[in-house]
Amino acid sequence: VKICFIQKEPFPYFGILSLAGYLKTQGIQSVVLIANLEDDLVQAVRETAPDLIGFSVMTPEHGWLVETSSKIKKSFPGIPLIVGGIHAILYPEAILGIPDVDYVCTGEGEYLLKELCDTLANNKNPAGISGIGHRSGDRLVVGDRALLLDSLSTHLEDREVYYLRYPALKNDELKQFIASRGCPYDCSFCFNEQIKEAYAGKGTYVRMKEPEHLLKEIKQAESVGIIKSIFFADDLFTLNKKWLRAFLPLYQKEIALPFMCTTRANLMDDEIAFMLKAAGCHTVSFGVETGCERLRNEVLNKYISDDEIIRCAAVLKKHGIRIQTSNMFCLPDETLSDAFDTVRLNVRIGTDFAFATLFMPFPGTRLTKYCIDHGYLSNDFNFNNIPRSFLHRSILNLSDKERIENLQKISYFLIRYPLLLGFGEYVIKNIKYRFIFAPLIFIGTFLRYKDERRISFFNAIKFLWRFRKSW
Ligand code: B12
Ligand code: SF4
Repeated sequence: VKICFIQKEPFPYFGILSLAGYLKTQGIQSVVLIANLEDDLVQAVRETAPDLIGFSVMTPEHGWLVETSSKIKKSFPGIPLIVGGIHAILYPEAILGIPDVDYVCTGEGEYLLKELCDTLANNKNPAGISGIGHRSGDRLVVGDRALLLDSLSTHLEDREVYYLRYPALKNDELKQFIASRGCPYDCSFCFNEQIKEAYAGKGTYVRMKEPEHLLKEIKQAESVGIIKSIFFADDLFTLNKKWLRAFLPLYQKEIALPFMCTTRANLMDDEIAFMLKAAGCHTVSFGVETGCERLRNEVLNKYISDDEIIRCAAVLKKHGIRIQTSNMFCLPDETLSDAFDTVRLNVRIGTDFAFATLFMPFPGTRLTKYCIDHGYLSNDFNFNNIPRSFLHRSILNLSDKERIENLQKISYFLIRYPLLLGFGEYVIKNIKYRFIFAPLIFIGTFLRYKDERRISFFNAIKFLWRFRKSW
């Protein structure tokens, strides 16, 4: 059996890396097609001649899935089509409701895909596989979810599955890795709470790879492509101090590549910062989200005070680690003055690289319900209304929306060069024209990306150019 994965965005997805790695150990061949890098996706599928087509999807890609699955099914009506990924886990019924989708994977896909491939190879009916939803006549049958994987260290990721079709990805100086799955917190803007609910009773949700296993994955990736620096893109890389004590010294000894990682302001202390720095960490990323403490805690349920943010930043600075923060603008209840507080808090903590996005509501999260209840979103808000990007326009009904959007566009510069703050305040209050500010988000994103990840100008240009269809 040969499976052809289809994804939208031009970078390796951890889900597919893991699935292809596991399936390889079971003698099942995978190929990956990245829709945004193909001129003719249908022709590309034809060339790969698969027995099964599998889409990996995030919620903002719902519209793309509907459109693309229809195109693919029309051309290959006889090939079964399954959809997996976080969007499938969260909304299996909505996905099975798409007429061109045959199956939906409602959990982690390693064992389920293997079972589905075996079943199809033996011409049996996949209806009995628990964890794979299907259609029975007019009925959508989602059924029970499968158990979560016990261990994340049973198989290695397969990066070559990407490089075979897209050799340029091999030359990206920065490569992403993931050490864990899951997060124990419940911030209201995030899907984590829904994911935990979906997996209730199905095993341990927060899991780490064995330190030696992660090292093996990095070494294997080094053997098949260039790596000059690493980003550990976990929800929270510093969640488990005991694990860090085991992993970081080994990493320092055996890999020693500069890296960037994630944390949460309450998960940073002197010991962690010291270990990170010693192992080669140059930048740590964490969520400030908003400079308004009330919004952050009462509305976003982040439960992180300004003081904790200030302390986290000070610890990182003390150890010579640069700070990248994630910030959201156009939040419900946010005023222009709150939005300026976000900029000021970042200036105060000495943020080196501010990632400034517009809050993107997703159906089903607590914050989206709050937005609907308070009139910021209409009652019929659904997948089809989600904006394509979290950089350009907000869809909330906010009184000072245009000015806050404009501030988001230039906040990278105001935070990086605080001397501009007074001028920025004047400009935002007095000039409303969107077209003046809109291009600045591209420049800011480019500069941030290149500097925070320590990659060359040329590599950053190549990387962003690859994303041109996504913007
Ligand atoms: C790492 C990460 C990223 C990385 C992705 C890097 C990468 N190489 O994949 C980066 C930083 C780029 C990223 C970006 C974004 N992310 Co992100 N990200 C994550 C994170 C922390 C881990 C995802 C992951 O890889 N997990 C590990 C893999 C193994 O799990 P998995 O993807 O679920 O795959 C398994 C199953 O889903 C299934 N499966 C997957 N694909 C398929 C396909 C088939 C055919 C089958 C059968 C099964 C199957 O099997 C897999 C293996 O078990 C999650 C948090 C989370 N809890 O998932 C958020 C998360 C996925 N991201 C999220 C979001 C919103 C985004 C963004 C849209 C922007 C934003 N607002 O932050 C962007 C845009 C991405 C894009 N499309 O351009 C949301 C998604 C919500 C949703 N409903 O879609 C999450 C859930 C965060 C959250 N808690 O809200 N992200
Ligand atoms: S800490 Fe991060 S990943 Fe965890 S629930 Fe909050 S926003 Fe989501």
